[in-house]
Amino acid sequence: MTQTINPRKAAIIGCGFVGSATAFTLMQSRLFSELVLLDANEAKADGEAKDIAHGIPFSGQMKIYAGTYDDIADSAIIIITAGANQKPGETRLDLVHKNVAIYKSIIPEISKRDFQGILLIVSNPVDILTYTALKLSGFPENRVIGSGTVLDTARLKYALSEHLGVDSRSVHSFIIGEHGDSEIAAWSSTNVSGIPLNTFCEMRGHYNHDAAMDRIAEEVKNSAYDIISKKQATYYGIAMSVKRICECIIRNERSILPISSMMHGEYGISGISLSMPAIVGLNGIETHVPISLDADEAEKLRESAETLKKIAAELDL
Ligand code: 6V0
Repeated sequence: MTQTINPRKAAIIGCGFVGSATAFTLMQSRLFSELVLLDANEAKADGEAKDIAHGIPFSGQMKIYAGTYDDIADSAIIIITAGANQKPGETRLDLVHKNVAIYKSIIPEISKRDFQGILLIVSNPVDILTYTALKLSGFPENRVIGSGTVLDTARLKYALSEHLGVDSRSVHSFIIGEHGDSEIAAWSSTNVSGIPLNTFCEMRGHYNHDAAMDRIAEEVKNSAYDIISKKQATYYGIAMSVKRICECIIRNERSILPISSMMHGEYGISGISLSMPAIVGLNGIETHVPISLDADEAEKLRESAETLKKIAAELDL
């Protein structure tokens, strides 16, 4: 019998910094009426569920509890944040072997229960783990989404909004490629409410475009390293990013988000998961939106894909 879906139920596997911040954010969002937390450390999941549940009287009625794989099989979305995080000095790609092994224990538990909802991959390296989850689950590609560069794109919009003194929601720009060191800021398509970036910069008294863009792209790329060196982990920004992706799915918003998903020839890239803008709705990924890139951006995107493909080729999936 095919598993049913409860459209107002979500689950989070992994209740560390990222999983618990995500649970707290989702509780306040009121998107779901049931949220199940699961962690290899059952006491941690139970403690987080109870702590967060005590905020419900200030937010709105729902259930939050620690559960098992049987409890989460009918979720609309399963968010996976389980796995090692970066230690100071580590790159995201350094985590690959530890976290692929963890995914080998998690994904079969989900697929054998005939899960029909959306798998949202957050653990790092997120592009490799999205690819891993796809291969291990055998789920259709539209139902396996990596949070990708949704967070990096938010960081970029925030940095640009500070630079330009304008609402970050009026800034339209994407970080694409790997969520990691080879990511690319797609400057050639960046605009502020339809005004090309350089024109808007000049309106705000900034003329040294190349230096400013290089500085901002580096700051965005290195922000996780900076934060981890100061507080061991990053979690609030990713929690808001996950909430945004969940909103698009549950409300069938069809927003365009730079999530990580399988490439099929776009910009000459295929056979790997990485981030590019896509329409996201109730069925997960509806379609990619191949934004225009200049030759340099397209070349860097292909290099980013090659970096990821080399790692994926070494995995035994
Ligand atoms: P953390 O605080 O160490 O939490 C990880 C949790 O996973 C722990 O509670 C573990 O007990 C649990 N866990 C480990 N193995 C299993 C398992 N087999 N089943 C269930 N639970 C398990 O790490 P943190 O929360 O800081 O980070 C989690 C992951 O998110 C890491 O891989 C980070 O690198 C990644 N991030 C991804 C981001 C993104 O933009 N995609 C952003 C920030 C962090």
